[in-house]
Amino acid sequence: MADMQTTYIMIKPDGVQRGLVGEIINRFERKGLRMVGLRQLTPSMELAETHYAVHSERPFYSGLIEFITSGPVVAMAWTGVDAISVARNIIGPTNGRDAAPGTIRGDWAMDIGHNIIHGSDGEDTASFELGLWFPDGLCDWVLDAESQIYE
Ligand code: IDP
Ligand code: MG
Repeated sequence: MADMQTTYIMIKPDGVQRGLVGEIINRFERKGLRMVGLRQLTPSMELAETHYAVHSERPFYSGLIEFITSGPVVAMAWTGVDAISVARNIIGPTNGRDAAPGTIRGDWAMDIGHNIIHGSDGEDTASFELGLWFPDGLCDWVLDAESQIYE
């Protein structure tokens, strides 16, 4: 399919601690996205710093690195047509207090620093992040339901 993209999605330590892993996975699955990667790990400092390198000059950076390395995250890869923007819409804006109900952050987040989940913001970022968190590659499979999901 022409506009197929794969995006990097990560449930942050607050989302894992609050027991939201299953409900979050369900939101992407029921939308019609195809899971092609899943792993749970506590990120090393090096991994976290590489992932968030773009924010290294921001005042919140050290707190962000401390938070993201504080416990396990759930790293995921999801594929679909325009998956990057579709996933960002499911997630909602960065500050949970501004996020609409029905989005992940709108339903569960109250703070910009503890906002449950990460999603890639563009194609270059997605391929960088997928390579970083899934160095062994992704799972290539056929979701039969895509014949019903897409026209
Ligand atoms: P995004 O996750 O919606 O793409 P970004 O602007 O890329 O948001 O910021 C990356 C992450 O850095 C956010 O998800 C949030 O965890 C954290 N962050 C961003 N801005 C702030 C802030 O002003 N204070 C604390 N943490 C922040
Ligand atoms: Mg971002």
